[in-house]
Amino acid sequence: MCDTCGCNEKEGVKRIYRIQERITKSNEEIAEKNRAYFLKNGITAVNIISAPGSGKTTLLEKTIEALGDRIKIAVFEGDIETTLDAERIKNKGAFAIQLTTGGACHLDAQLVHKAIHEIEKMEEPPKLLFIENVGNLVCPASFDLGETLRAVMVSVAEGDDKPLKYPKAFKTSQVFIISKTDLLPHFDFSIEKAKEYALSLNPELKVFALSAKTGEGFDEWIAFLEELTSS
Ligand SMILES: Nc1nc2c(ncn2[C@@H]2O[C@H](COP(=O)(O)OP(=O)(O)OP(=O)(O)O)[C@@H](O)[C@H]2O)c(=O)[nH]1
Ligand SMILES: [Mg+2]
Repeated sequence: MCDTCGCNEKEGVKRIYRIQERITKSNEEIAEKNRAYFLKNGITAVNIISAPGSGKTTLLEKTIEALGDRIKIAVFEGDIETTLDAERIKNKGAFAIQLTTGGACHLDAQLVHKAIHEIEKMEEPPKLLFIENVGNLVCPASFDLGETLRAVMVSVAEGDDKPLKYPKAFKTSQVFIISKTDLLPHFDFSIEKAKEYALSLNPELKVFALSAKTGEGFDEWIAFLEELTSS
């Protein structure tokens, strides 16, 4: 019992853990359904996680420009509010659905499941599905969406220490994208250090350093996506 206000702190903490367990379990069950759907329909689903403004939508715009005429691409756009990002994607000619969380700082498997019902209406399912998560390096890391692959992105303007400060996003991803490399002359960001920190958490990470503005490093990213969707 707390001396200050009389609350039962231990019981409160236990209750929070029980609620968290229930949320996680129900998310995992739906994520497995999403994963099974992607597998059955030959869809490679890439969940992109980063802080706000790291360049997720810009990366997707450029990726659609480079690949859209060869590979059918769809995008689920996660945001707290607005349909701005989905409109940007549609302007590039790809199928896009905006998922607004109405305040939640991450997408969850249920929201993605609802959007799957929309892609079921497409004449031909996409081969490559990008899921742009809500801009946030913390909460999205804890929610499996049933994706095939998770990519975490950090821009040069954010600092090379981010892998160490937000480890879960790096431990649960298979790809690490360092974006906005055209800004390297203006920031004290070391690509080597960022890579070293990320790989110390997860040695399996595949690392890309690229600029959507200049196109530097983009060929490797596109080749990777082609390989990923070729089987
Ligand atoms: N210099 C430079 N700027 C970039 C690059 N990529 C994106 N930007 C800029 O960064 C800003 C944010 O880009 P977005 O693509 O909207 O970022 P986001 O991660 O989708 O943002 P949220 O969806 O709000 O989390 C925009 O002003 C882009 O023009 C890049 O490679 N170099
Ligand atoms: Mg965006």
